[in-house]
Amino acid sequence: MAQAHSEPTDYFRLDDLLTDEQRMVRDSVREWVRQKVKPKANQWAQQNHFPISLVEEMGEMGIFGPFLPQEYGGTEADQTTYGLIMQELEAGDSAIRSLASVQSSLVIYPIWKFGSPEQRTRLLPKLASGQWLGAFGLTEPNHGSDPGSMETHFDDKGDHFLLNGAKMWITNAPICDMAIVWAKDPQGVVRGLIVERGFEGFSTPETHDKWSLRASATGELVFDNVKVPKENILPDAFGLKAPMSCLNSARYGIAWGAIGAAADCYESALAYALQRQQFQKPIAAFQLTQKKLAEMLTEITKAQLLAWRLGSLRDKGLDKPAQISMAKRNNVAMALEVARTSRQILGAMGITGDFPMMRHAMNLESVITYEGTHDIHLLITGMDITGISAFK
Ligand code: TGC
Ligand code: FAD
Repeated sequence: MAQAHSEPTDYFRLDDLLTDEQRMVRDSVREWVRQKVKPKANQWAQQNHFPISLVEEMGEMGIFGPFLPQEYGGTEADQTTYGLIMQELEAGDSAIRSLASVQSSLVIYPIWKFGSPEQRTRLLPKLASGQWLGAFGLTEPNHGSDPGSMETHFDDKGDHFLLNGAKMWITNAPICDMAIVWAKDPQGVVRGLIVERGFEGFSTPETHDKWSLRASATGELVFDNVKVPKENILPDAFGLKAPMSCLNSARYGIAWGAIGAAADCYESALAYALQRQQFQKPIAAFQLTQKKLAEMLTEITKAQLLAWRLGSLRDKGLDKPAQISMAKRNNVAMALEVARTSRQILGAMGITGDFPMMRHAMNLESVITYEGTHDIHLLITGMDITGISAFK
């Protein structure tokens, strides 16, 4: 039988650019995903099941907020390590990477960056260990790409804030212990509030009937005269740039995560093409199959180099949001294309749950929409190039 290259998706020896520590973390998450996620991912998606039992295990492995200082339960990992973790999780399923993105970049990160010392000490260790799960509420029923027009707001009632409004399409909402909620203060300034499960008037209905990210719990955050203690406001977050800076971290993670999904599809397609015979030959022997494989590997390799370079820039504080937009946009679109092309290589077998392509493709339809849509990221790049906003 024909043989595949031994490192099918490390064509440009990216491994050589990684430190021993980065490789060690990557390999341990890869092994965990191989054992705990891949064998069950199809079943969870088919049954619309969120594998909550994995949360504490992921916390023990240091997957949540790896960039945090040790005093708060982190490992002070660099940005490339964070990206590699996301890559390996998404090779399992985008829902597992989503869970980790939200917990790390959208919940832990704002508390670390904008929280009070009391908020950090009280919440970060619980979130890093997976004892508590968080959600991030920015999108609303009437405001997705344009979060600056949000309607959710709070009044100052002297000894507490009174919060009203609703957030929609929120990852982890139905199962979260707390949520970082972005809402306007009486002066119309966007602020971040920590809303905890059990606060009266706070509910989190689940969103059903999804064809994408079926192993992720998505829902709403509804605030009906919720009394929020004053000590639950993030003291250092003012304006839309605060939630946007959290999105920089999450979008960066997605740029890596998408590579994992693409690699999982490509490797499955390559293995299949080498063993599936038609016309007395492996289908890998046909030029059209080779074209598909060669083009997919080229695009995966370009995406890897983009993500790796972005991680290096972030470690030096030299990255800019428009670069993150370019990487998120390119890499997610690449992964979606690879999922579809890989699926075609398998013919009919590609539509079954025995192979990961359809699941990844369906998941990636959410990934190309959330954290800023494909077109919004293009406009962010366009604005950076020209200095002219084409949004409004
Ligand atoms: P604009 O006037 O451009 O900006 C308002 C203020 O925000 C600042 N800013 C940023 N700061 C840091 N990083 C960024 N990436 C930033 N983008 C904007 C900006 O400098 C300004 O600051 P200041 O001091 O001047 O006030 O805003 P705009 O109203 O024109 O809107 C444009 C914008 C950027 C909001 C839009 O382009 C955009 O990105 N829309 C997409 C919204 C989005 O990504 N939502 C994601 C929701 S969370 C989610 O999807 C989680 S899914 C999680 C999972 O399951 O993995
Ligand atoms: P809209 O903003 O209504 O956009 C619809 C279409 O119009 C898109 O194609 C868009 O590109 C286009 N469009 C909009 N404005 C412009 C413009 N100026 N120029 C050109 N085209 C434009 N949000 C959170 O806050 N927290 C979460 O945890 C979260 N998790 C999610 C999980 C899932 C599974 C999904 C699907 C979404 C999640 N989201 C979350 C919401 C997500 O961020 C939004 O869906 C996304 O920002 C787009 O908003 P929208 O769906 O309202 O689309």
